[in-house]
Amino acid sequence: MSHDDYPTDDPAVVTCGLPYANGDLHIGHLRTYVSGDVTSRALRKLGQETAFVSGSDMHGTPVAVNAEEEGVTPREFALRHHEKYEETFPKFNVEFDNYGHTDDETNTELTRDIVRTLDEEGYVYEKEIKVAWDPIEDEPLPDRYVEGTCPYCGAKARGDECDEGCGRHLEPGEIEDPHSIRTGNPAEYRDREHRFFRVSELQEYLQGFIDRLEGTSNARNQPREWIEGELQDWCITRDMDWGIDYPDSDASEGHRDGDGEAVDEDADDLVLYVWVDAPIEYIASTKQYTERVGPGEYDWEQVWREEGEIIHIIGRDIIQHHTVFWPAMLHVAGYNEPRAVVASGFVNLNGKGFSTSRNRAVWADDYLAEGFHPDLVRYYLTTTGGFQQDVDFSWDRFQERVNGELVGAVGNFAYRSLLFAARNFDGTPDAGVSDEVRERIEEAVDEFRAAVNDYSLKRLGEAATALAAFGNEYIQRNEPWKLTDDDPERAAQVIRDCVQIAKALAVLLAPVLPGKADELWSQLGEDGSVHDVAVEAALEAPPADFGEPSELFEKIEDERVEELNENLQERIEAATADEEKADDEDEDMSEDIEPIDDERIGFEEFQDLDLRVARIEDAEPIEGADDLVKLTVDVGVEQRQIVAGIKQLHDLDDLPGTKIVVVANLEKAELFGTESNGMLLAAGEQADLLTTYGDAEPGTKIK
Ligand code: B3M
Ligand code: ZN
Repeated sequence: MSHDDYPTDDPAVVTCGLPYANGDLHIGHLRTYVSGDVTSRALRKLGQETAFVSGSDMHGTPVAVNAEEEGVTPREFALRHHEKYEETFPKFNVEFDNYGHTDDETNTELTRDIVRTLDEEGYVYEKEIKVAWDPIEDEPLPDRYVEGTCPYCGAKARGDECDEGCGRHLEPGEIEDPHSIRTGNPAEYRDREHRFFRVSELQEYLQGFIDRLEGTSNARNQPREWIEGELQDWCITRDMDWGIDYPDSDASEGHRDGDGEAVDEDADDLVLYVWVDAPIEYIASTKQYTERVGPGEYDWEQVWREEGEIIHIIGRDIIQHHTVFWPAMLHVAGYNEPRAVVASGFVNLNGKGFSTSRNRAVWADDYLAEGFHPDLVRYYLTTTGGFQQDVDFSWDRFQERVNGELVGAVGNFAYRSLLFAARNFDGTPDAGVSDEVRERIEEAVDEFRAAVNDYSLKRLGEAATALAAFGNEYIQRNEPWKLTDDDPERAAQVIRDCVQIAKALAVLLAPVLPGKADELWSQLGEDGSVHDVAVEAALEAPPADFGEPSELFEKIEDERVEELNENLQERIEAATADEEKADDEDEDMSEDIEPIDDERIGFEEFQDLDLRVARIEDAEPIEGADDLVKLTVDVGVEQRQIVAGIKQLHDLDDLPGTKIVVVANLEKAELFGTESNGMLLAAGEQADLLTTYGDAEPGTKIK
């Protein structure tokens, strides 16, 4: 089944993964929320009826552990962070139609209702399992209360996820060598009754679902392995107080255990696993929106239970939850399935992961305190790399993008065009738009549409900046300043075109730069907000009169960047010094650095490697292989085919044109039936591709 292009006749809902209400937001977190906001605004521009919702994730051990450390109740702790998030998002122009939280009544009721349905449908059973227990404290150690070794990949892992290794969700009892994170005591395993959801029976459904799913390719490819392998049932309860109580349903006496025997023990002391009630907040939050605006305006039941377009924007570490457990729950409970899961890469800071405990982060509050406009970081986060790629943040790169594309291309074009128009024509000259310019704007609008349908925010942003670059070239080529005296009619024509391009820019940039686009809109003398018009407005005539504009963007000076870098560095160093004494409770995704090999090699041995610069010409996935990509690369003397395991880690569309480094004299190999003639070099778990700093041509030898 393939989906209709946007805009469709059905309402859409765009959701963002819920932030755990347990810490401060940094710009790494913001990537998901900005991307969701851009997506929902862009859909609306196409005329798609859209709601944009999310909420804070209040339950689970991520909140309980931190609250306990601070000595306050989880509810108090989570609410405080929730309120802070609610305040922060609009400061980045992230405007949810509804932002709720998982501990409110709507979500609690809906969650219990859905779980009851799963139960009544025969998809829940009770089973005795082994759970981690601190024998000295005599307390259960669910999820993040326990750490140990991942049974799948051997990495250090948390109780419910292998967060630093293979990324798998771990079931209770799976983690090896468990110990309590609170006391450090080695944990033992105790038998406890828990409830399980029969995900294993939904294999066929999930296979179909994943075939229908749109979004980023990582969200379709990664789950195949789990869905097509041995699907395990999912433990949906935990030994904890904080969370939504397992619902006492009529079915509670009728529970059957794994062997079909009736179980009468009630589930009073169990709460639902946080990953049960968290995604349900997507529905609850939509419901709250309807309750506020009325079903005539937006109907949550239509989108979730009848026909609707459900689009989830998440980080790539939670793909499994959104493509296996969540659609399984929705399916059994009689809800619609997601149309798209859009999973983004992470944001790194100067090439390394953010680390909240090491204060290696650009905090959302600090960014705002620097006085930077929120749209600048929105632009950076959405257009620096493809959705699936990790994006590196540095103040230098920030300066480069702002000064180059926003100040240089967009701002410069808009300012010089509108200033010229205001001074010479008091606004829009009385002339028609030329064919050349009309066609160029139409092309940008088409690209905008295609980008939305492709879930590509980078393309979306580039559709507009490319139009601005065209505008600058157009004004330069036609030199209206030389025409005002000799050929005023021609001057009017050129400026008329430029004003139209400026209007198109306001419309096309509105999703990515909501504040700045609105400023440009009012500089054009337009009434109301650019967010209320559809994309077609790009070609409609601007008002006849407007006054002199002001500059939209301000250049960031080198001294400013130096200062920002120094401050950041000082902060990181101070925090690292503190940290060295304390326990490492790090939540970051930076990799442990391996020690350098003691054994030295001779220079001749190094020379045996024929390393060359190459350029990727084409990148195609290899059918049936989860990670492999077939690359056609130019190595100067010839084109070669190389197979690389980077499918999950890079957006294939972004690869052509990228320069890489290859081992050119490696023996040929066959991978998945495909010949690989050489090997590309890449760093670390994320396969960060090695490239060249200057202009070395393909074929250049590396020595
Ligand atoms: N609260 C945050 C995370 O694991 C988690 C997301 C829930 S989305 C339903 O990234
Ligand atoms: Zn693992």
